[in-house]
Amino acid sequence: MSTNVRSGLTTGEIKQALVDNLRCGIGRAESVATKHDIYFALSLTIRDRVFERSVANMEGYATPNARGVAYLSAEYLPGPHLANNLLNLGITEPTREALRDLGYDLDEILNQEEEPGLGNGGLGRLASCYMDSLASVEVPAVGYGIRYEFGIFDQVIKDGWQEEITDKWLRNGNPWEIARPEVAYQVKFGGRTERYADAEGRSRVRWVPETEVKGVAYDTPILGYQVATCNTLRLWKAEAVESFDFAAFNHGDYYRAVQDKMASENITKVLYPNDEVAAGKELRLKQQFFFCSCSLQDMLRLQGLIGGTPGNFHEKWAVQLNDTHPAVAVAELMRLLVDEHQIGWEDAWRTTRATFAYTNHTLLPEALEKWSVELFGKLLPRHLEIIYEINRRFLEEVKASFPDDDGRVSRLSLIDEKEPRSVRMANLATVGSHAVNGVAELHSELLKQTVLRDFAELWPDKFCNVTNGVTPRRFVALSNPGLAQLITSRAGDGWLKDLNLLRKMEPIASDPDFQQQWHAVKSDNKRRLAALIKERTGIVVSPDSLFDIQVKRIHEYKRQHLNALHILTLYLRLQRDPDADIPARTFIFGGKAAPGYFMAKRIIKLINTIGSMVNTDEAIADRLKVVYFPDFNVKNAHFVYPAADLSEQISTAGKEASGTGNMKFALNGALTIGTLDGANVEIREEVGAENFFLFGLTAPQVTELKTSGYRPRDIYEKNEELREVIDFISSGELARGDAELFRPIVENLLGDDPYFLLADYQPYIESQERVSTLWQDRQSWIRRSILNGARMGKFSSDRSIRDYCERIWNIPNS
Ligand code: NBG
Repeated sequence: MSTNVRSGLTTGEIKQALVDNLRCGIGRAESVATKHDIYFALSLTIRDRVFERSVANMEGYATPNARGVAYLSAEYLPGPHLANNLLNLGITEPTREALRDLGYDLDEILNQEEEPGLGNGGLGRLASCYMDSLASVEVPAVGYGIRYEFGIFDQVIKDGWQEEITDKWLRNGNPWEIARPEVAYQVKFGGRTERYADAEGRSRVRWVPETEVKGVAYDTPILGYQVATCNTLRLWKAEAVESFDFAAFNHGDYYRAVQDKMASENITKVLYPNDEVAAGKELRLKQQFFFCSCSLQDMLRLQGLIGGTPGNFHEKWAVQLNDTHPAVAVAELMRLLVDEHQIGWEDAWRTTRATFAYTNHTLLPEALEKWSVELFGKLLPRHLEIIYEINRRFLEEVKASFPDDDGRVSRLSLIDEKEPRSVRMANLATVGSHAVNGVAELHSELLKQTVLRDFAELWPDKFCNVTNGVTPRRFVALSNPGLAQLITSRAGDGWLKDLNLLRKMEPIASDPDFQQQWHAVKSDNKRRLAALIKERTGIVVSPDSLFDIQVKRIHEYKRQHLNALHILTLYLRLQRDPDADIPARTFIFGGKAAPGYFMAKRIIKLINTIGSMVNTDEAIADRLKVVYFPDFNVKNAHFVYPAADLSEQISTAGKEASGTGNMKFALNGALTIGTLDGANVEIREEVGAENFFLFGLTAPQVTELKTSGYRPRDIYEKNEELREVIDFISSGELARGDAELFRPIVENLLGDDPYFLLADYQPYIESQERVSTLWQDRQSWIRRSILNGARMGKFSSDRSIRDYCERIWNIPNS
């Protein structure tokens, strides 16, 4: 038998390759190897096997006719790669054996991996689910983004407050990326523009920049699930342009040259840790332009390699803008086509529009990106001119269709004329794209009625919906192996490729044997999470209690504090009546707050303060527990979603564009308590209204209440239990007499309560009572849990990608 050390998939071959890589790849003797060394050598071993497929794939990809996808995203949250690659190659078990032979445990080795935290939350994780699905449904694609040296901060909880620690994810090296110094592009900034006549006497524009930086490609292979397709995640790192400051250096201004070098490298230093808030910082705009410019130059080069011409760019590339972060790409492609490739404006514009499509991910006003015209013009003078020209032509068209409607013209304009004047990135993205989509049915409708209303009236056919999805490979197979095995035993092994096959479990939802097995898997997962909670927080929780979980970024619209009001309600009830019929519950929270978000940080402190009180109260100890799980990230998420009984999806209706955590929970058999918001609406439709705990105002009701005059204080005055809870917080009793600590939260709720917590309080409490009642009927609960899992097929990101292929990219996909 011939063995192949670089591509073989048997236990023996993997073991041999691992030992070779340990010695020759990283120069370590087996006798002194640490677990991290083994992790690194194993990763190199698996990487060989992945790259072999990636190279084969690129050869196939260089066919002129195939249209490929370029996904432009400022954020990615891939999670650990090793286990995912083992799964996709189908060699988890042989690898486990190879390691066992060498005296190691696979799970311990997998745990060595540091995850790339190159995103804030849902938006970045969605981009990674889509990369997984693009490869798995075999669509050729490149994910373009930024290689931040420091990703999202690590969260520690000290004295109940969040503290932020810089994320040094690259400190021990990264076996999954390959630097490609030969794939590098110059990116210009600042300076001025000049008009000149070209050889044929035509008037042209040239950009004379003040500085230039270099973007270098770092590639990570993204293999599909049990297919030969392997795509690339190509992230750009900023470096100084060699000898750009040579002149300064020669003139003895060495320190200035060094400073400029550092300034260049700063561009990709750190991820902005704000979720749903536009930071408006100069460096952020530099990041955005930097990665868009590198990516488009790269696409033009790749297209040239297969004999394409810039004018046919759109035939080779479908470019998806993940929110407005890469919207400046519209102006950059125009500049490249018109200024650098001498294509006429109209042809260039047709090409540009046929290339781009834009996904909107939020309606929150504070998240809508606007750049002051002054800053924009200082950094990107040529792009500002191009945007003005796009706008001039666009508004002429508008005026022709809507004469005498100045209001409409000024709302549609790419420029907000209110001082200080600014560039509206959502308008730029919409005008420069042939398709615009929201991320859940409700969100896509609201998008047309609110933020992009005038555009929807102008171009109704441009708008569509693609409901988000999540990858079942990571969020079931990898994180819930027990469940995966059980599903396979009952529904066969096709479900990871066709998630609708989960329906095969529907007819056995009432089968006592199956219920018992389902319950056993859940209990195991709860024990696993309980152990981790003990390790990370010292808190002991009972796996027999109801695990009620809310994990997501901390934001007022997501209403973690409504959940806190429920906990206090139960606590006060138990104080009044120790025999009250309240089944044991463990409340688990997780999520990061933006470092500058005052209210969010105070909500974390509130939850932890409630926790300290509840968890140490002898009389309550076995009834209620409150846990703040620190540093929620993809790695921790693997333990959290599979262990949930109840999923909290309680945002103010109309505010959560989709949510994707809601999908991960339900797919793992949690029941949802939630509002009619984002994808909750569609989840409820799929799993059945009787298997979902619905409460609260609908989006139209929220709007109506706002316009008719909402008075939260009236609700407080009329609802005795609510009043007790709020008064308890105000009294300072929670915080050892400190009545000031939570005053901002209380004043906010009684003052204008912008997210309608008080309006939804009573319905929420009542819905939670229905949860408690059902929980005590174990068989019914398990049956509903099974039905949730069985009916979540729609929410596979494979389905989302097929929708994009069909509705937006015009790429055939079976
Ligand atoms: C977020 C929404 C979520 C949605 C994800 C992915 C931003 C700007 N938006 O509801 O808040 O699930 O995007 O679409 O981060």
